[in-house]
Amino acid sequence: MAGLKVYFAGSIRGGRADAALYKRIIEYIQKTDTVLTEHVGDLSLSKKEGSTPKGFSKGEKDVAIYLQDTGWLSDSDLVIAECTTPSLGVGYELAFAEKLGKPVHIFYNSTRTTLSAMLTGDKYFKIHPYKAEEEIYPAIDIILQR
Ligand code: 6IA
Repeated sequence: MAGLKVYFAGSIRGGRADAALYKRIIEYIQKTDTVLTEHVGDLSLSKKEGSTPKGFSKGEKDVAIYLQDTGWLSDSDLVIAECTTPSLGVGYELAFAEKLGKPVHIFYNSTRTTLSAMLTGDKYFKIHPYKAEEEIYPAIDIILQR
């Protein structure tokens, strides 16, 4: 655990179809750098994301998540997002990171989805379409300056 602090963004309530892919990408980044958002690749985390912890209402829990994640975004060196499964939360995080001036790299599988024009149309974002998962890892090596 060292090097850059990476905020990895991937869908949670938007759907967990790509959770195993997020886990592999997170583990790849962790070979040399720190991922602040390891839970995004937690395979036991379902779309419903488990029960509300004792003593918290659902609203309070969501406030805590929002404050923690926006704090981590501020603390991060860069953002890497996997956007094949659309997620409102990830879209919000990407715009938030742009406002903070953090470098933002967006990966998506172009054989499975067409990305929102609000992402592809924003020249600030560095967009990485891929057709096969193996293409992701060399691109991450370049991003992390390995
Ligand atoms: O709208 P979505 O839920 O798909 O948004 C996903 C994005 O929001 C991810 O990139 C996360 O950074 C963030 N996010 C959404 N839910 C959570 C969360 N839930 N915890 C942390 N970040 C979240 C609670 C999980 C916990 C019980 C392990």
